[in-house]
Amino acid sequence: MLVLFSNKHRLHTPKFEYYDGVPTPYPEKPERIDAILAACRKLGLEVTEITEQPDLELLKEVHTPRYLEYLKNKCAEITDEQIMPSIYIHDTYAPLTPGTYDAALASAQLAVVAGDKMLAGQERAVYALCRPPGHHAEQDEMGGYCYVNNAAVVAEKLSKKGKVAILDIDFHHGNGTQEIFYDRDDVLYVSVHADPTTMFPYQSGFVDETGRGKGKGFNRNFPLPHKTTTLESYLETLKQALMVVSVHQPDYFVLSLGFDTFKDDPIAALGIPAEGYQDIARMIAGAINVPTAIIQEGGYNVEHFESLAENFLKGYLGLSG
Ligand code: Q9C
Ligand code: ZN
Repeated sequence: MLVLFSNKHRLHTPKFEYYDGVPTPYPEKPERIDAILAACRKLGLEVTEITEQPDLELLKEVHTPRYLEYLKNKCAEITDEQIMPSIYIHDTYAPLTPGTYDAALASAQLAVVAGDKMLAGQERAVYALCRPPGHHAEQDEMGGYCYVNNAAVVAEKLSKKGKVAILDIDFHHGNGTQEIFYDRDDVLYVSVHADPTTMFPYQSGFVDETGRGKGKGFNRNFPLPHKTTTLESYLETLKQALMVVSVHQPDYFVLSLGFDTFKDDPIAALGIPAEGYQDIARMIAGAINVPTAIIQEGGYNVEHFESLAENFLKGYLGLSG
């Protein structure tokens, strides 16, 4: 497995978001990536720093030009953090700082390089340590700590060479990824997440959202009850989701990976103990055997992050312990 990271994510460090009208400390911190890197190094994985920025033409295949312009210009014009819903900003969980545009582009470049490596056929799996995360970013809208949809960028790129399936196991439904591929039959989107009735993103992630037009049947949501999900019931649902992916017979696989299903996550939590990520990863690696991009999404328990990543990687790579 090859691991990709960038140091440019440090350009994006909002201090707070607004929750219910109240400024709340921003949980999507740079230390999250440091912790995953520590786990990768501990396991002896090959870690590569990426310093270049992406070709904007690639990003324009998943986002509208006017949206990318807005993101760039706003960041250039502000001198301090700004939290302000607008036509391009879905909620008060996507603060803009002067460095947000550059950080979001650097994050997307990890997905681009992951795609290049997969197409070069050298790697079974590439783990892109994306920050900021991406799955809430729609074609024309940022939100939920996300600005550029990294998973969509790599899926779009791979879709030119074969059939793609995306499995999203972040705690939150990936409304952005769903929206971007909703009309398409060449990129399947499957998500396992907390029931959006009471959890972000609230308006999407329900079972009846199955795609539109020729995309009908190529979008599948598996919402889980927030309070009562256990590792056992989670794995049962994950198995069903993986079955949907297998039936699609993808040539390429994208895993949107969030650690916010961890039982002690400060903003989310879905009953998964740290060692549970070994079972989750083992089940995924056992079910899907095509070139894979693992794209980091959420997860906010920084103290436990190294252990969550270590458990996931051990399960995925079939290492003991
Ligand atoms: N302060 C991702 O996991 N809700 N985004 C915040 C609590 C927004 C999560 C409310 C959650 C966004 C990538
Ligand atoms: Zn999340």
